[in-house]
Amino acid sequence: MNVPSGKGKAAAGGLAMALTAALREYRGLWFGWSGEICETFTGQIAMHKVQGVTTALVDLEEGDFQEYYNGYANKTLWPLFHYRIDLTAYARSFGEGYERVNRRFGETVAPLIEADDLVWVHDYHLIPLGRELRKRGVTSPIGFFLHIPWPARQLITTLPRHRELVESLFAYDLIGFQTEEWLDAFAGYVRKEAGGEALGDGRFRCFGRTVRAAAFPIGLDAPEFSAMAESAEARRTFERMRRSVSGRKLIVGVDRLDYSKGMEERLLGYETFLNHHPEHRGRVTLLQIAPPSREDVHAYQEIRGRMEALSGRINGAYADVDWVPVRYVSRAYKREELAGIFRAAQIGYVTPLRDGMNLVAKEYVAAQDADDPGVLILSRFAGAALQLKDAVIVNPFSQEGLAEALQAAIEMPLEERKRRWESMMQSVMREDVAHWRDDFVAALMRARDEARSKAAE
Ligand code: ADQ
Repeated sequence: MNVPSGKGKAAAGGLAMALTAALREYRGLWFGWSGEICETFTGQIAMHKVQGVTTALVDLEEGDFQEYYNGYANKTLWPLFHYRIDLTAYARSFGEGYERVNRRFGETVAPLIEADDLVWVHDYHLIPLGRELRKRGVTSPIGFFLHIPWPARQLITTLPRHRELVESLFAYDLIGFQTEEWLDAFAGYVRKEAGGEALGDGRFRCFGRTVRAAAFPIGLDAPEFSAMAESAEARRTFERMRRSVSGRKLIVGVDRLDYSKGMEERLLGYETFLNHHPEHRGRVTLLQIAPPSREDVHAYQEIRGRMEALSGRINGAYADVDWVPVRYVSRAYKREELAGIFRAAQIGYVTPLRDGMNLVAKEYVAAQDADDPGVLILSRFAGAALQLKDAVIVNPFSQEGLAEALQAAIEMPLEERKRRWESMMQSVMREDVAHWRDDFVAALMRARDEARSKAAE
């Protein structure tokens, strides 16, 4: 189950990509919000068959959209879980909207669930859904996966009803996080704030219930993405890119326009690089692709303005008659085109300030040419940094650090590029989306079997 990324628009998000790949393998039902608004919530389900997957979608009311989706999900939980309490909205009406919509989803979907079904709930929009399903008598195993970071205890406690939120997680049989780091932060809350205990073996006891929690790092459909980089469309885009940079080194950033992605810091690091290294002026181009997202939310309108101003400032300071240092593009591209762009770039520049995983980093690796791979610069604050250890790991808050990383990446000899890339590519291929899905489902089945044998004792 999950929620589309908004009002019926195609989702540029990694979550939608990963779930489509995962659902291709399983016969099952995908339940979620249709992305459409209705006058009054009726709970009427529209069933469709999309690429062999049955979807059951419901519309929400305008008030739900504002308080639940734009409100609690995107103005409260998203910034808070990305360590931005300065951008977090704590309005009580948002929390009420969140509870109401999760209750409505629970009422609507509970009758569709049969005793033997496995239920997999996705992401921060739906944390209390498991509890709502249990209230309505659902006894099936239910797992929850969080695609974004879990915040430090000192941050989540700023949320007025943090305890209720965490307690609702204990209605699940299994909780999945992207990395051990987010799992540790969750464990810290359970032990130090909620007075629970870690029983070992990934089990936690608190609020009178025991739940299993573990890290399941999400991956790509890696063979598919890598093959895509060899497709005719990717080759055309590759040629077009290479021609347009006329022998200059291409540095690429691709993100949804979101303040968590560290795009401003990235530009500032690049500006410092141009400032410290006049010899590279005119010899590099930074291409930043950033289609707007969540445009109804003020913070997202602001970052757009700041990015445009910043790229304009850098271009104003350094551009020449035949060279622009920053190309800032705000549209979405087809996956084949992106693969071609990644392959044409000598440097993948991925600098989130906080990110559950970050699939762009993995896509950059998967798209490279084995004989002449590019260099990945990766923020230590992306979940992906725990797997892609051979990236050039950076602290995106340090402009000098970013400038040094760019310099090191530009000068890196072929042998070292190959060595680093091979090790990263192995990880991307090994821990792909099928691995993620199978691991999670197997763990959920184990949790179900344990619960059954306990009940039989
Ligand atoms: P996102 O925050 O959306 O996902 P990410 O993992 O980077 O972030 O995925 C973005 C996806 O969108 C990538 O597949 C990328 O190629 C695509 N994309 C971005 N810009 C695009 C453009 N201009 N045109 C076309 N496609 C574009 C959330 C979490 C992440 C986590 C994923 C999956 O925030 O941390 O990795 O879910 O769990």
